[in-house]
Amino acid sequence: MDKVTWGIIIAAVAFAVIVGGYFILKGGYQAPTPTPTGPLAPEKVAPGEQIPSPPEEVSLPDEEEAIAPALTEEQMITPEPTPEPESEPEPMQEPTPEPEPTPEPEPTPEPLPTKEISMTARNFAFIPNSATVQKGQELKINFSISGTHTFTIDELGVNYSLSGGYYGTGSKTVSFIPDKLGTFEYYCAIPGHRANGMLGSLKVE
Ligand SMILES: [Cu+2]
Repeated sequence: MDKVTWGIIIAAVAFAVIVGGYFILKGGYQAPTPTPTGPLAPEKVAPGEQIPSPPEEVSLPDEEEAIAPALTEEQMITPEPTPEPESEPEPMQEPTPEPEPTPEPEPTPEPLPTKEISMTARNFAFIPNSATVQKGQELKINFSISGTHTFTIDELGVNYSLSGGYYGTGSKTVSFIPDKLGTFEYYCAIPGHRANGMLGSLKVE
């Protein structure tokens, strides 16, 4: 009977070792992966009783898988910042408004067209004896001259000699730009001519 009892005990121990080794192998290979999360000591103590632990391990990979798709979604959102290159064309639009400042030189229209008139200078009168011009406008006077005279405006610094030539007749064109507003007298500076009525008035407006 002893031999049989020993045999049963040996057989039972061998069976336990085989079964335990089986579970150790099954749980031992899977253990490395879950170790980071659950460093539970009981795994080594009861290899056969750890069977329920594997389902917990399965849940962990599910969480990782759940995190992975979330990352992909984030990656789907990240591509949005790519449109930045589209903002680059903006500097191209800035140079275009530059042409606007160029039209600023509008003061150019100020140059008024030259005013041209005809006038006779003779003893002892200017005909006509009045004229009008705008300030800053060039006044051009085409003289028909009889005798020797001058066309003088003291306030405007105007003083031209008018000579009818040896035979007493001639022509001359003079021009000036009044730089003052007002009414000024033009006259002949030859002694006695102004006193005899050789004068007129120029209105600068
Ligand atoms: Cu005169």
